[in-house]
Amino acid sequence: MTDILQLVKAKDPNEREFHQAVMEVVESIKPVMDRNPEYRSAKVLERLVEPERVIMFRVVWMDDQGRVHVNRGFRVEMNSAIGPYKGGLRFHPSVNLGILKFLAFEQVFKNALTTLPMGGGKGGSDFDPKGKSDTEVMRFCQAFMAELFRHIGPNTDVPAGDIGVGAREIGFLFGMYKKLANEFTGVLTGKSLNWGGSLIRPEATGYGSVYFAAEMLATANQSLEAKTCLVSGAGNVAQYTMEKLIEMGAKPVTFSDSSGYIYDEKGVDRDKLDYLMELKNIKRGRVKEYAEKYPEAVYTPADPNADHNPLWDHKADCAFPSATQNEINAKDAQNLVNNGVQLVCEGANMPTVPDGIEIFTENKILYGPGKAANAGGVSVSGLEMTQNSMRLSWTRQEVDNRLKMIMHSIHKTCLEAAEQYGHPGNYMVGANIAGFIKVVNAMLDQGLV
Ligand code: NDP
Ligand code: 2IT
Repeated sequence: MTDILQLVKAKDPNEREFHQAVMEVVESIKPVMDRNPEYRSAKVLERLVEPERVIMFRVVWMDDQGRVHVNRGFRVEMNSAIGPYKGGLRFHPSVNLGILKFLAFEQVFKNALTTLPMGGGKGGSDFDPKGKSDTEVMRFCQAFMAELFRHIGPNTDVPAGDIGVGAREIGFLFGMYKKLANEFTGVLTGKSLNWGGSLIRPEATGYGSVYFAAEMLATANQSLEAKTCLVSGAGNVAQYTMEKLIEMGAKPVTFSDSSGYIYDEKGVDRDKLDYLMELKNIKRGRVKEYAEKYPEAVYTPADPNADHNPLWDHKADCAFPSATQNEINAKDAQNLVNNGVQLVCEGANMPTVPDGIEIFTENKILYGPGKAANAGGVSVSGLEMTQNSMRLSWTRQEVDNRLKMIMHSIHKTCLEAAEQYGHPGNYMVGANIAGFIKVVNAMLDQGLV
């Protein structure tokens, strides 16, 4: 089994995040491989770690001063065994092929867990939308789509948002796709409501993550009521995580961006969250400004040389990492445990390093891995695709009920698979096994393709 990891490392030695994602899955699915020798002879692991297709392209665009910029665009079409490639686009300077392969790999199993017919993919660019004007972002999105449009389609590959790609970017991308393909179709999800978007899609990842946390707590006869919660990030996922936490009677006390974090001991309430949402989504400001508006809150700038993140070093009951990968290292994980955290629910993709996950497992923390806990976003993307195909729109209530049902089902599936394969209560092992079996069986049915 380590053979597969060695193979992956030998082929692409620099793709650190991809190795990490593969290692986690490969370790979890050992008992499945042992019970199903046909998986080994069909080389399912070797096939799963090799993207079906990778598209990499040049994106040339001009800024407001007339200067020319060259970025790199990608789409990793990882696996289409159970449906069209589906997954977000990330615009962030750190984007490279290894990061997108890790995200696409995770997406394959996540999408399998949603119960909806979606394969896995991920794409993006090393373009940094931070500090760019709306017209610069529009020109970049148009240049990006000028190449991507020929590779995607509503039955082929359906991108959506991720870090740095929200409603504004999806609008510009969709406009250019429509112009080039000469068709109005559900080729992207996360669209605005009045031109094909779904109610609850903006909220879905955060809400879904909190629904998943509530399901985990219910297994210990507990609820989120009055729980103190650490949240990281201040983007789409973090904002709607806090919104649902407040609605369910919990108290979020932290959030962050890459420059630093806020600790608001009294808790972020509805009014403060409204302020934060306007600050981030409309003014595109920094979280630091929250402490200027609410002096009882403390702002701590990020220290790039620190060996841990002080955000995770506060007394709390629950933690919702919702910013980016590897944002909880082993020391952070130990601090969370020492400070009484009993639940960690991953809104972000792969936010905890492997040693950190081990610390959670050893300490019997309720640990919801990203591919299960944050699957609400792509689930409602799937529901957006359904509504687009039917040419109708469901009500807020209808979509929210379906989201709740899906998160309930994912939670149950993880627990059942974990139990069946000898790791009761281990959501990570359960998620990996359940996603893996569904995808692999579909691959075997479809032959050597
Ligand atoms: P946004 O771009 O809306 O927000 C990202 C937030 O995380 C920002 O506050 C950003 O700060 C911070 N952040 C990003 N990169 C870093 C970094 N390298 N170091 C520190 N902080 C960072 O993205 P989303 O909220 O959509 O995504 C957050 C996470 O959730 C990601 O892991 C994403 O893959 C995952 N996810 C998103 C889904 C969705 O539907 N959007 C669905 C499922 C998972 P700054 O502004 O300073 O960069
Ligand atoms: O990581 C993710 O699941 C997303 N960024 C959402 C993908 C989607 O297609 O909605």
